[in-house]
Amino acid sequence: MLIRRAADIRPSEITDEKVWRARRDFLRLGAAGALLLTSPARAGLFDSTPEPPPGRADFTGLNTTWGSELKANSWQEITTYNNFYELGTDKADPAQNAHYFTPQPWSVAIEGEVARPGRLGVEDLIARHPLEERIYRLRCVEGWSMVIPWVGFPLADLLKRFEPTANAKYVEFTTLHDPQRLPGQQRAVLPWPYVEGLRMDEAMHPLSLIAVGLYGRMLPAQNGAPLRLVVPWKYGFKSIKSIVRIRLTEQMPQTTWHRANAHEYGFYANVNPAVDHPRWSQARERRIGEFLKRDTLPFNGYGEQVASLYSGMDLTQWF
Ligand SMILES: Nc1nc2c(c(=O)[nH]1)N[C@H]1C(S)=C(S)[C@@H](COP(=O)(O)O)O[C@H]1N2
Ligand SMILES: [Mo]
Repeated sequence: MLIRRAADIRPSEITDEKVWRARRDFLRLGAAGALLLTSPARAGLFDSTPEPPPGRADFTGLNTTWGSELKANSWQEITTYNNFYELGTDKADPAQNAHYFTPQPWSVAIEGEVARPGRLGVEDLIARHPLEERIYRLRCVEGWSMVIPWVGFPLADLLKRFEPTANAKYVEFTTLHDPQRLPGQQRAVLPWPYVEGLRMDEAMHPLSLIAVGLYGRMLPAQNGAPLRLVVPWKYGFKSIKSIVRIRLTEQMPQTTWHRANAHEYGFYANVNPAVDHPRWSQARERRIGEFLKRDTLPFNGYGEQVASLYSGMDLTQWF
């Protein structure tokens, strides 16, 4: 064989080192290795560093008030595997399209059944509410889960400030509607803007959180900057991102997923291993970064705190 100089070798002939390593590992590990290689962690999409990128934290001196015994997923996992259809429908899309979305300036309107409706800038909102770290499990309706160290404050503290009236039975949340900054809204994959809702007692529960950060950093666009809801005992789709309006109502809100497919997505959406999604079982889940599935816990493991909210309700009917 002729020895060619480097300049004569076409790029297509060079085996990229990563590909070569993957092939070698594949050969060495056999069938089990093949399965491992197809998992995102193995494909090099995630690194397992549990740390945010180097540099100064945006929020410091936080008290961890819930869930400190849980081992959090890495910054990399939490910020590159997302559901945020406004930034694309594949799990990797929101991180890749994050640059379209500038989450400032930003304010949130609080309206409807409140004595003092108004609008708060996000800086004000952060300044007025003592922030805590809450390490919560997040269980997606699709069957995966993560553990995320949020920075935020109880939703109840925000709602009380606007003085809910006696007619307030539900809370409706709405995401920004701006097809330029959220280009996924240029396609009708869902009825836009994204809307979610809670019953008043769920919204006032101390576990319901308004998150403004994670791992001590401001929320990245893909995780719902600059503020999003987190309701840890419900499927992830209830935890609406990039909120611009909170409206207290007497009627149950028309939520996006319920409008899109009422048969598959109920209003309550409490994590429940005993009630299957019409197209798949909800009994088990895959924690991102882990190989074996684990059992899904009733109310995602928060039953002790929240089960009493639903006493007397048939959770098969009110799924
Ligand atoms: N506005 C909006 N909020 C949203 C979504 C969305 O597509 N748009 N996806 C939901 C779903 S299905 C999940 S599982 C969580 C994911 O949150 P994370 O990407 O921070 O893990 O966000 C929820 N909030
Ligand atoms: Mo989800």
